Amino acid sequence: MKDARVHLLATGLTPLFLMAACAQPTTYSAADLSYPKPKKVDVVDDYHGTKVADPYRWLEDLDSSDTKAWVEAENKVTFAYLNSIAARDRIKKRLTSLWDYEKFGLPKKEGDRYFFSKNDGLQNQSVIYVTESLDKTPRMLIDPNKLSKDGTIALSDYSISDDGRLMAYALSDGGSDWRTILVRDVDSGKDLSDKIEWVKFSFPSWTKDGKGFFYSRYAEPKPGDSMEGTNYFQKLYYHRIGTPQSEDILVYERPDQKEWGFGGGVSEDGKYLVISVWQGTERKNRVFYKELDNPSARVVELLNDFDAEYDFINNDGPVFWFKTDQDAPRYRVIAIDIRNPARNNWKELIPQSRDTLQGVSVVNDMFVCSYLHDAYSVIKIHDLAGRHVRDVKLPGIGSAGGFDGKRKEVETFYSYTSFNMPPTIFRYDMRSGESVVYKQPKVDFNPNDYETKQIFYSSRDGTQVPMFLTYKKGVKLDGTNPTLLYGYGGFNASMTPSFSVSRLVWMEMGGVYAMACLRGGGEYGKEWHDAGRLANKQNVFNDFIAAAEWLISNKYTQPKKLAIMGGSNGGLLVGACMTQRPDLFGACIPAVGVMDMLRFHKFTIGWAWTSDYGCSEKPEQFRTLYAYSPLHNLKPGTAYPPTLITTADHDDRVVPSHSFKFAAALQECHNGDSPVLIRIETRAGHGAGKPTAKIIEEQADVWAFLVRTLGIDDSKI
Ligand code: X99
Repeated sequence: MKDARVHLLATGLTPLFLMAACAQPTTYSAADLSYPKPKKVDVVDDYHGTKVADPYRWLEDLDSSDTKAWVEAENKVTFAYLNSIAARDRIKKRLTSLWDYEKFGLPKKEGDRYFFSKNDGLQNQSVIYVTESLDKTPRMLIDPNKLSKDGTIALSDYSISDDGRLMAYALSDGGSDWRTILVRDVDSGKDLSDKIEWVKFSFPSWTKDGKGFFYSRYAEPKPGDSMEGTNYFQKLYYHRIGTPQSEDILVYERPDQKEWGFGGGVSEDGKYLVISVWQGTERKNRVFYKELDNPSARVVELLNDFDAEYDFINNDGPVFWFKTDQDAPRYRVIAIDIRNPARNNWKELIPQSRDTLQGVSVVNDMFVCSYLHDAYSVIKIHDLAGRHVRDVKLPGIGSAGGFDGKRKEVETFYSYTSFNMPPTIFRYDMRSGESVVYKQPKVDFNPNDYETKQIFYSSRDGTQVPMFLTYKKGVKLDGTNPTLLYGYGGFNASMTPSFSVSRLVWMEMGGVYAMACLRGGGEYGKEWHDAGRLANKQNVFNDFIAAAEWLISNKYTQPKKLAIMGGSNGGLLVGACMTQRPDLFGACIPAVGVMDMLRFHKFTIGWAWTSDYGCSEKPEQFRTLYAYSPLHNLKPGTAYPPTLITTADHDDRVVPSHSFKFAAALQECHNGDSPVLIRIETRAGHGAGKPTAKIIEEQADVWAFLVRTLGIDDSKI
């Protein structure tokens, strides 16, 4: 999980359970910890002849009173410990003051209007504005902070009709992946009557006439099942503005294929509905299309093999352009003429290069191609025949994103960020090739105080793995620096440089930050991803362990001063590494992790991850999963490193029961004085849409935990 938490506030509201635990002595030590002793049930599963006990199975029932009581008891222990750390309040103050800067989102233009998000600094949720001209004072269009007292209703995304008059926007409640789509009239600032429910993993796409949009949804879950039940049988609909959802037109469904999902997008010329058919998180898709100006047109199965990834970029009439890894593990751009779609008629426009092609858009009749070169951005512009025109000059080793626009427009916006540069928005002129700063955030720090470098280290099998290191200048390589090693390692996701206020606070405290670009990620394309998934998953853990060993042997740190952190698939990474090498780390922070590798597919969208993990129902894959599943590799009597597991009650991406069961088993197996705690956030989910106030609270807790457990000199804070 990348740190997508940029926007944020201190409301002063303290959850009840927290207040109850506030009055703790400052001398509180780990030895005072007394964990709940949860009941154990006699559940044993037989996986292809191997018997596996699951004594904390009851913690999977999130609504039961037993689970609720356990959560409350765990939080009590955790917050008593965290509140006893004197540095916590100072850390929170520093985080809050650094966080308080204006943050702008990339402007989007529709019709004659620009739309963008802005956060004053500490607002829980960013506000959407509209303006006719970027020089004029913008008008507030929607303020999600008004939708709930504690900022837990988030506007997750929005889509504007072509004429700029209507905005379809999606709300997420309490951190859930579920979306409700509403429609706002841009002129009046008022909502229309439209309300679309049970949308997940879908983005509304307007027809050019602005009369309605396509979206995908699931069936309404059974009562009590919305946070845990599996998501199958997505269906693609058309919603006409002014009509109830019950009258929405079903465009495509596949009752014979429960795993298929449908992403419907209207082409820029308005002529086609292009449907990307996905099957879980597998990086392969089918592509169907439907002609929109022909009322009797059927859905045509253009690419129907699931043989590779095909991302529709744009089209020139019947010639469709795709970014694909077909015959090109680092991606290329091809053209397919839908009048003659046979493979031998496909044309290559931009061949694969040494760098990995991440994204392509078309602006001013040119391809804007975003590449990763050793995990940092390089932007190249090509003409429509594929000829290289020029590169976009970037300030340094960082990450650039955006470059949206229209074929006939000459301007595009992009954001650029690096470890010491907050996301800065540039306006780029496609004709002159000039970038001009449009919004530059002002953060209270001196970027020149920090240093970043990229090193390459050898993993166990000799593979060279890149790692970014960033820290305050003047760090002494004497093996004593508190060091935080972060990784993800999966799902083709790339770890690229970015700015983060919380990381800055870590470095201000003298911390070294290391981000390893592990196999399983997308930094070097399909082969890099494949080398870290399914039967190769152990490579990811080996890469992370080798990163830790490199930091130690190069005198940055030592095991007692080294923390590892990761979220989601990265929570699994931390869980697997701490069970494999409990001796190597001074603290472990597995956040919203997948910890039970035998049962993840039974909840919400978990089944979708079998493309990276495999599934315990297959004998071969069971053996692989059982060998590293964090829950199943805890050994009784082991002294585990200090551990702070974090999760949230509304996480319906990775259900919190993974972390619950892991925490209960860890506390049972642990034989030592170091704290092994779980922090369970309320009214929050997997991370997206989390209000600023909650992010700051959580981050202050994590840093306080590391200050205490790594023995950081807190006079620096
Ligand atoms: C997902 O599970 C993504 C879920 N998801 C889709 C979307 O499958 O958000 C999808 C299809 C179409 C539109 C939007 C979506 N992901 C994303 C994995 C990692 C990811 C995830 O969250 F692939 F990057 N995991 C949690 C994997 C293990 C832990």
